Amino acid sequence: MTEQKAIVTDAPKGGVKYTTIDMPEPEHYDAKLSPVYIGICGTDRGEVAGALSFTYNPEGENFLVLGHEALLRVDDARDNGYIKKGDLVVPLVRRPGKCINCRIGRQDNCSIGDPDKHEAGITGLHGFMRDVIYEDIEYLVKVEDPELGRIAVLTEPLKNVMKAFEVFDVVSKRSIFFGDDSTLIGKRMVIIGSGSEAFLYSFAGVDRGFDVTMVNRHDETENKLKIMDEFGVKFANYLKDMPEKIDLLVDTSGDPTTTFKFLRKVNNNGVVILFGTNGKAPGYPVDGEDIDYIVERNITIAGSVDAAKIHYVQALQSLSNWNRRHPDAMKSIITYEAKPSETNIFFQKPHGEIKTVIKWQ
Ligand code: DN4
Ligand code: BGC
Ligand code: ZN
Ligand code: ZN
Repeated sequence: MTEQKAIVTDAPKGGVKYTTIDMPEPEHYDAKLSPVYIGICGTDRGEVAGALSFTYNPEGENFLVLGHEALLRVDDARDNGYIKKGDLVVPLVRRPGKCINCRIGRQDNCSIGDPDKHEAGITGLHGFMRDVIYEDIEYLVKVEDPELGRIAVLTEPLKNVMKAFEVFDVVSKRSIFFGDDSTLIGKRMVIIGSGSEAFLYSFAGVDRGFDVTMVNRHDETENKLKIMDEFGVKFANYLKDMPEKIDLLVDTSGDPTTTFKFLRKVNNNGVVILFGTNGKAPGYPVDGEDIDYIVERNITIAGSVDAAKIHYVQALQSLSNWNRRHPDAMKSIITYEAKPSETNIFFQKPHGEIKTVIKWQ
């Protein structure tokens, strides 16, 4: 057994503790790692609040180590052609089960909700908020760009956005989505919410040529508006100013009332990506007019969760590009750096939060 410090919960009940745990050292391992930075998001907060009924501890254990948004340092690795001691890597969250999609490395599209499919720090597999981690090399993605520094911790949340754009690319092909100039330039993308995932969606949308607006039901902080401005992203408080004529709508709020309010502004052949989840959001009565609106306009509504290894690689490439073009804005996305002992960040968003990270060492 090796004693180490870790941040743990008891899934799905919740709670959070920075404590000492005992974990056996495996006889053989591919790579031994330690965390450098770990991001926290709505999923971690949902787990700690006991609001995510789908989460569970590893089999036979009474706790779950939290943390799925990790930037790790390689402390030791068996001989291999990919990583070595000192490299920075990002671990995959989801591990495959036995279905056809899991078997081809697309566990993000698991066909059956496979009981063998686990998510580190979320379902049945310990996460990365602990001093020592052992991993198979196939579940690690190397950070190649030395300029990225702690920004590489955004790889995990950004990989979800890369996968969602893959979904968009597939479903938007049912008709011609491009403009007369065969590009997406000027097509209108609206993102509901202005948290970390919304920011990453907005930058990825700008890269593709969209005219991007983020919306929320309140005004936004100066820091957030400044970052949006640098990337050419607009912001609207929709209680004062409701965007119209939307081509691509992305919801990060998980609130059906808000989603439907915006859905009724989506153009013919428009695409709606549902991404935010909030099991506690109040219901919205869908009526016949809502259904007519969607059907008569050939609107596609697609859910998107998690991502595959290729999307982690794409995320790292985008982070490098953005960091080269907008280094100050990228630095300001990490709005708070906490110590592992500051477990109050799991209960309360620091004011003006975009991304809160824990600096482990
Ligand atoms: P977050 O930072 O809590 O972002 C949620 C955003 O939605 C915040 O800006 C909220 O504003 C805003 N919001 C809430 N209610 C409304 C509303 N009625 N109208 C407009 N805006 C609203 O969380 P995040 O950015 O980390 O993640 C976004 C969502 O995606 C969460 O629900 C996650 O569970 C989900 N998620 C899904 C995947 C996946 O599918 C991966 C990661 C996260 P305010 O309340 O803060 O002002 O793979
Ligand atoms: C993670 C995804 C995961 C999802 C589960 C998100 O926070 O980024 O990888 O599939 O939570 O709900
Ligand atoms: Zn997360
Ligand atoms: Zn599966």
